[in-house]
Amino acid sequence: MDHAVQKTPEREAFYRKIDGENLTALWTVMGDLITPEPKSACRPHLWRFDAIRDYMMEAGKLITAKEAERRVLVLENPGLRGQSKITTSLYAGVQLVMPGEVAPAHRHSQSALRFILEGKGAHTSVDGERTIMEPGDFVITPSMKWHDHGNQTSEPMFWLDGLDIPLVQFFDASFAEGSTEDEQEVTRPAGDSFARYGRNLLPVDLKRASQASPIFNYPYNYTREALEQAKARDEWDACHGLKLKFSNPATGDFAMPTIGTFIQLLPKGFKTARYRSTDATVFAPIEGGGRSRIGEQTFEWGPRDLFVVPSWQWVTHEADEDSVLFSFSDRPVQQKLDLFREDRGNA
Ligand code: GTQ
Repeated sequence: MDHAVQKTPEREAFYRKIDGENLTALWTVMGDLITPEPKSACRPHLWRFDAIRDYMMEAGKLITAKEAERRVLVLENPGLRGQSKITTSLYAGVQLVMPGEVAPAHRHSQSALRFILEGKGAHTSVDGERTIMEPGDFVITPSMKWHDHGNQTSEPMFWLDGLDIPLVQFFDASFAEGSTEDEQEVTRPAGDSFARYGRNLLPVDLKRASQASPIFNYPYNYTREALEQAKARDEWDACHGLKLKFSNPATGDFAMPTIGTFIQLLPKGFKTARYRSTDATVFAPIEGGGRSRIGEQTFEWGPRDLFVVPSWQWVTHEADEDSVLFSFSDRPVQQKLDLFREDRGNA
């Protein structure tokens, strides 16, 4: 699998001849195709929120959310420049909606998540329901659901966008359409999806076409409370501290079929054991501070900084204070395809 085949003039001539017929000899490319371990162009990287914030405020003067459709700065992995990818399979960006602005209604095959970084009280509407967002809230926009964002507060609102754009691109399965209305009609009262599905009760004959969660805002106050209660019980995992996955109450699976999302508490002074997995992961600390060692590099982080861990690179985290980290990856896809692997070192 890992051996290089000898070059001879006859072989080289043969390769050139078949090249014109759109043919390639497998034995010349096999080693790059089937690698003994994941070999990714994706690199570890950290973006400081303060720097992104300054550029976004500048962008706020250059273009409106309406003209841009979405005023977003894309987080491009340094190993994957020009492809709008933060990992090989996922996209990430930071979106700004200024006071009084609307990011107009559209829908697309791509699934999206928002993780709110700064600002309180702007809204997003998904599939006829409006939700107000605040820092730490995790909001989903399932595939082909209409969505628009608006900010009726007096402060700019920033959030992290995570989408499965590269996955959909890989499958050549992208459909999108805009609306004639900037904002979709609100057809359900605020809190409707949470009232229906967020209380451990489901309609007895529930049948849903979508694999995405029927709840589209997972508010931070509930998330934080769940972490705090577990903290009181000292339930630490050597590799993860305390890590939970956001789940679809109708199935128990991840909140979205293509993107897995997690929230993690690392108590003050905790240093994780080394861990690696095949799902390259984007991290967004929302509270606390510390550092993560990814491969051979160490990255210091604080609230709202954003960093990426490539597939199969060893990672350890260290928290200087009680720290909460949101993260997302393509784990649901890899698990469904029997591809997901993890390695806990010896922990
Ligand atoms: O808010 O709908 O960062 O459609 C990229 C594409 C955000 C959105 C992005 C999108 C959106």
